[in-house]
Amino acid sequence: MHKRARLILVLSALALLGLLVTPEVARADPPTPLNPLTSGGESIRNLFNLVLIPALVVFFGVEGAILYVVLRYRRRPGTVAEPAQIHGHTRLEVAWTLAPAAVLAMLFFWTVQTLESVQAVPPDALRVEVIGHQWWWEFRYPDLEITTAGELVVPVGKPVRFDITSADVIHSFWVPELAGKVDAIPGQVNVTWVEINEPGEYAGGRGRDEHLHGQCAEFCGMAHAYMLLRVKALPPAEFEAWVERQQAPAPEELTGLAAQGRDLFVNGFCQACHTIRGTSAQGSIGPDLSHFASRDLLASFLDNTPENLRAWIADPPAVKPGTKMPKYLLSPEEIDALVTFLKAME
Ligand code: HEC
Ligand SMILES: [Cu+2]
Repeated sequence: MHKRARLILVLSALALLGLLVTPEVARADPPTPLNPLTSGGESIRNLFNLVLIPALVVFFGVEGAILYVVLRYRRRPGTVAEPAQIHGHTRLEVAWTLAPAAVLAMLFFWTVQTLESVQAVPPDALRVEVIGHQWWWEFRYPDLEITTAGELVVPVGKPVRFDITSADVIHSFWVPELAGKVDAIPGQVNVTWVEINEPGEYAGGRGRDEHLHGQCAEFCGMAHAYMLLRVKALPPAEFEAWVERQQAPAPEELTGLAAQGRDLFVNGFCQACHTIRGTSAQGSIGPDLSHFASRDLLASFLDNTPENLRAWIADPPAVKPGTKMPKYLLSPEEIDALVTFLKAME
């Protein structure tokens, strides 16, 4: 019995050690808030570390005291009397009320300080409205008159302000390396901001490719797990060029298959839900497709290749179970025409 107790104790200690070592091993690849790219992310990481230290002291102090008392005062054969009791010991009780209160007051102070610095949006920040939908992210740049989806393009070295809300249920906007999670709540706008200062940092190394990756972080229904997003941080000149391209209207000079696709899109059911600026398609249920071909991401989680696009248009729910874009009966020729048309929307 004694031996087994000791074995259990040793195994528990090893498991605890394993827990402490694991983050070190796992850190290499996945995006992590412990490796932030913005001043707001850094403040939050610093607060995390600041909270972690007292938390570890308290954890090991309390667990150590429990272990000590359990072993030292356990019932042994032959002992009958209860150990000395400390109930009603005024000085001890005052001490263990005041000590946690002091620790909590400190944490409260640090947290409020961090909150204030994280929420102080610079007045010259570029404004982006971030709108959660089941199950994709919409990005509107009201001052630039641009609307995109899935892929958030921002300039490097400039503050960017996010006005975050939702069109349906509660979502949560989260790009681990940028800033804290912010809930997207229908009827309410939550504000946060970032400034990414290191251009070129993102080529490789961070996330699975050159982009920063984000994820809806509040369960929002069937396709929640597919509700990803990507952030592209461009140097100022490249960002300007991107803005100009996005502001341009749809190309008018389409011929052949692309022109057929446009007619199908604009006169068929696609226009009921999608907008393509410069055409009569002005639907607003689904993503704005004005410059769909310039995006790397399709339906929030796929690479925007012609093969994936063909599969998507043929049967969206088969590609993304739960999606609100229904399946339509289209001939292979019609799908080809739509794919060619959408691929021309650069
Ligand atoms: C009933 C509304 C509705 C109709 C009609 C509709 N869509 Fe969609 N579409 C959506 C919604 C909603 C999404 C977002 C789906 C998601 O990501 O879960 C979407 C997404 C897309 C996307 C991916 C956009 C992106 O940013 O990744 C493409 C491309 C697309 N639709 C093309 C079409 C085409 C082509 C048609 C006509 C055959 C069409 N849609 C008809 C609602 C619709
Ligand atoms: Cu979600």
